[in-house]
Amino acid sequence: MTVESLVVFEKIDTHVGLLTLRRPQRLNALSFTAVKQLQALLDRLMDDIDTRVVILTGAGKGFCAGADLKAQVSGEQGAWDASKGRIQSDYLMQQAYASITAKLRRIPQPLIAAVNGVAAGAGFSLALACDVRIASPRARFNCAFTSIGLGGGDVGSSYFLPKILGSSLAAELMYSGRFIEADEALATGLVSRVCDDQSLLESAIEMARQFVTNTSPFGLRITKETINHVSEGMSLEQVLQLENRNQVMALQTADFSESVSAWTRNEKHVYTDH
Ligand code: T3D
Repeated sequence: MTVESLVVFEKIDTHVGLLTLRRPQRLNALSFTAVKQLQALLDRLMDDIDTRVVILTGAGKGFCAGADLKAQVSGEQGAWDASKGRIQSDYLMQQAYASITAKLRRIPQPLIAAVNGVAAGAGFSLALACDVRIASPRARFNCAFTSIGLGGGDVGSSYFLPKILGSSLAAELMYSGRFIEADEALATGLVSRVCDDQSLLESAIEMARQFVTNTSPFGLRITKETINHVSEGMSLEQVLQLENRNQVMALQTADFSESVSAWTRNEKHVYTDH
């Protein structure tokens, strides 16, 4: 039996990759199969340093409506692990959904979420786990967990939301499950840009290419590592130590010496990562 691809990875060009959640009829809700496919694709990206930046988006009119509730209630996908007890199986399932967030942060590529529509529940968490979010006017975000009897923090939302939005708005969203629409998302810094539907993906690609052109491959990787470490909570001294270590390593790369040399000739160096 062939399994439908619910998540597709394609190269836009040599260094920019596009991950598309592809189940538009369910607003790209994450079934167990989709979770497993996403896990596998992210595992591959872990070692794919030719791909320097990754864009995450959804097919159709939604970004991702969170866990596939229809698949759960209809029984079409059964338990995560039918050989286990209910609690054990549900815990494995939760760990699998949560592993997506961990993998999104762990892969070396900076992630740009091109949020083309609703991002609910785990779909909101996916967007939060990306480095940059840009949105179409149709984008809206909510902690849908709240509305179905779950806690308001899931798949990393309670980690990211206070950092991105501050504790008051984060708590309001987690307690209420209310939607934050594109204009409010822009005003509060949840997204860095709102573009019309037609130009959203093009804007994400343009931003990704800007990252590739303006920052060395090693620089991109160590910047993402730094963002990860700093967001875990570090003292100023620890941050300075980490930045110093990174810059001393970067100073030894050919991309550093060659770009400085190109600068003296008023030329632009093309980064190669050799
Ligand atoms: O439980 C666990 O597995 C633990 C993990 C939890 C993580 C979570 O993500 S929990 C949160 C799950 N998500 C939700 O609760 C959101 C449910 N969906 C909605 O509230 C609404 O659909 C939206 C607000 C997202 C969008 O509303 P709207 O009016 O724009 O679209 P719609 O008409 O409701 O949805 C379009 C179709 O997508 C519709 O199918 P139909 O009737 O056209 O055949 C709808 O049923 C389907 N759909 C939307 N969300 C989901 C879904 N199908 C499966 N799962 C969904 N989550």
